[in-house]
Amino acid sequence: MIIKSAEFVLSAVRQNQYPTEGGREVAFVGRSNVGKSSLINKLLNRRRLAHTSSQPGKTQTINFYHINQAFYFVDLPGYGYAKVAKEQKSTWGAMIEEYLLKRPQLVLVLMLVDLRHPPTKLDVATAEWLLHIGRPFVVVATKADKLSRAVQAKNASVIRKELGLSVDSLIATSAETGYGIEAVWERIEQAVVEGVF
Ligand SMILES: Nc1nc2c(ncn2[C@@H]2O[C@H](COP(=O)(O)OP(=O)(O)OP(=O)(O)O)[C@@H](O)[C@H]2O)c(=O)[nH]1
Ligand SMILES: [Mg+2]
Repeated sequence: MIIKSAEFVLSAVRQNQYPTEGGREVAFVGRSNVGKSSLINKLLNRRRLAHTSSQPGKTQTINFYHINQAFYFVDLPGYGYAKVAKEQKSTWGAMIEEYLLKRPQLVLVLMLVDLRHPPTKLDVATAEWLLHIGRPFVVVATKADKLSRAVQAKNASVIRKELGLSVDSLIATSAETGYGIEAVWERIEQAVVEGVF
């Protein structure tokens, strides 16, 4: 896809703050620090549109980015960050759940996991929950550049098995090298342009 424009529109913490028009939405979900904001930047070829950090917990609101004035990328706060106070954790959970459950414009969820590690309990729970609520999702395994091809393949099969995925529901990527970015775009285009989920 040719990116003619990509702009930050707004940050929301509840439903009545979401944009009221502007097209379909693709959301980025996953544990803190897995690389959601970095993937958004790489997909859009913008270095600093979505804020990234080596400290987990950088994204704390639901951030909407309007692409080509036609559809949105939605960057969600990460889950499972141990240092966040318990109370705040449940607010975050509720905020993310509300969006994922109730947003009619949401056509595809990209669920990110770290290719270097087996899925966490929260990753497994999230995949099960997405399946349960019937949200179409694709798993994107990040940070492939940190592994050899052989280890990438081995880890991808562990992740697939533990999340109960078919072969084409996992895409290995690197926000450093751009590996896998085309394949992610293909899925996004199917969802936002063709309406095939
Ligand atoms: N080597 C490598 N590092 C990556 C990749 N993706 C992200 N990172 C690094 O991982 C760290 C976290 O990335 P973010 O994009 O901020 O992660 P996030 O999922 O948005 O995190 P929260 O906003 O805290 O939920 C940063 O230091 C990134 O540079 C990747 O594909 N390869
Ligand atoms: Mg982030």
